[in-house]
Amino acid sequence: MQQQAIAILDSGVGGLTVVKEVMRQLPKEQIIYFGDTERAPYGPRRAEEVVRFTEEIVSFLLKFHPKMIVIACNTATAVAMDRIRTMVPVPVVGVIHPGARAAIKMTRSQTIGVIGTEGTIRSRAYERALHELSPHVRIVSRACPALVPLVEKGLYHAPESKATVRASIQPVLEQPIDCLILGCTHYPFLQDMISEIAGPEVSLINSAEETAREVSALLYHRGQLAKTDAAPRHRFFCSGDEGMFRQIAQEWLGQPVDVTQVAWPVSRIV
Ligand code: I24
Ligand code: DGL
Repeated sequence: MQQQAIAILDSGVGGLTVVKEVMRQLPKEQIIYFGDTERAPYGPRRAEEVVRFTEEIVSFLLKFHPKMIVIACNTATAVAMDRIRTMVPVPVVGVIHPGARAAIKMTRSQTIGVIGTEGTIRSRAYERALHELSPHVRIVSRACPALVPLVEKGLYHAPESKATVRASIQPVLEQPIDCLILGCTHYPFLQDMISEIAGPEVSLINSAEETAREVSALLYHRGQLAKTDAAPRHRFFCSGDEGMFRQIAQEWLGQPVDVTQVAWPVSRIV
């Protein structure tokens, strides 16, 4: 029988951070990725809209009969994961619970910071995930809408970005947190800058790494790790411009990528 792939989705290119980690930790696994670049960013959108988009993408990915669905977008995980779980016959992994688990293990002060998009923070999904694991932990969360545009402009190492990053995270740092969850695909690019601002007492949690570990553990326990020795043929789909996606993906992953633009699920007049 043909080996089944891992399906990974995101609002755009940010989920490629999870793809890179999965490729590193599980080099035999085939990945099918969908990035909704035409409708990104999801962060500022209404929850119902993000739920609908995520459902459409999952329906598309299910045609490839994946063994698992990974929602690599924090905003989509926050508002749509529970619903998607009831909809599909395979395990669904999001980016919120792996990060939450890592934070609970790490914190000594029992005070955890969370930063993310407006949609993620508004949903309170991190609060729910953290309190499920540890009911008494204190959580300080804040939406940082200025940070995704900064990364997408490639300014994650630019000195002039530091003031914006500082202003965004300052209110969280005023509380006695000892770990900070980077609750958005783009924030790991700002890790060095955030770390400089937050100081050495604050550990930063990168959800992409934690999520790849979760994928790995789940496949291992289910006896579903890829057995082939042949190099897997990954496939990438996007709803927006194919050339732009290819350029970013190839630069980030350091290898040629097979990208196809799909006209659907972008809404059309019929
Ligand atoms: N990084 C991100 N998004 C972009 C970008 C970027 N453009 C340059 N870099 N654009 O996310 C988003 C909007 N596009 C998406 C594609 O279709 C058209 C609209 C973070 C990167 C996630 C891997 C800078 C850049 C890069 C390569 C790697 C990393 C990076 F070009 F930050
Ligand atoms: N992928 C999104 C997230 O992790 C960030 C970009 C967007 O707003 O679409 O929340």
